[in-house]
Amino acid sequence: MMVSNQSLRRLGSMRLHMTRAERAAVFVLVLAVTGVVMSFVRGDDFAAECAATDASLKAIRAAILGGEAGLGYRADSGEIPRSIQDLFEPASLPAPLRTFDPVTGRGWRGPYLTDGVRINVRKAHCSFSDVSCNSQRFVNALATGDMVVLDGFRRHAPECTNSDAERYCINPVVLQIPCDDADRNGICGDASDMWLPGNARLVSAGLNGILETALTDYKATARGDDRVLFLFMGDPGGRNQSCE
Ligand SMILES: [Ca+2]
Ligand SMILES: [Ca+2]
Repeated sequence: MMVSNQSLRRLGSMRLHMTRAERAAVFVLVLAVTGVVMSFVRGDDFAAECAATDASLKAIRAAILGGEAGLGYRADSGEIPRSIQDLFEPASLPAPLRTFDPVTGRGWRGPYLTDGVRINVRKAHCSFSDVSCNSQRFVNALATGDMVVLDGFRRHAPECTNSDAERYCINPVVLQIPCDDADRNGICGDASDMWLPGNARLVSAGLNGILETALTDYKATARGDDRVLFLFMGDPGGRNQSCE
């Protein structure tokens, strides 16, 4: 049987179309795989992790100010803690307050939280512990061995799989007590600085693991993806990014 040139051209054209269709299918497949990989890198569970973090911040606030579980740290000791660690250990309290006195109704009745871990600061971003990392974000000298509560973010960044860089994959929640930064060096705690406990807030470094909320900014207007919960007031600096 003779096959005309026209038929051959049609056949060739069909093969070309098939090839294009196959290419399109492969392209879609690559896009899908890339999407899966990207969502894995980004943290596909962001909404859930973000909501868990917000719940954790609220639980810590209840441990400080009181809630369904009890009166809380402030009612027992007369003031707010200086750090999350103070909710686990009474060491920073004056000696008479380190045990509960049923007569006065004052004194330590902690620990006020149960889900603490001892941190190795090398496993958190330097913004948590190192003044030379970024003085504008330096917070209360978090040290290795301190009891902390980790936020809900489980970072899936590539460096999290590298043991050398695991330090970027743990996010402790911090209690920030801003100050009137009299000498304007971005660091609270200098002799001329005045602590502002009324502006205290709990801060999670968010998905990127970097603490971006400036300690000396009482409004916390610049916070990046950090999640901020003020203890005593609504949010004067705006609002956190959406968890969705
Ligand atoms: Ca200062
Ligand atoms: Ca951040």
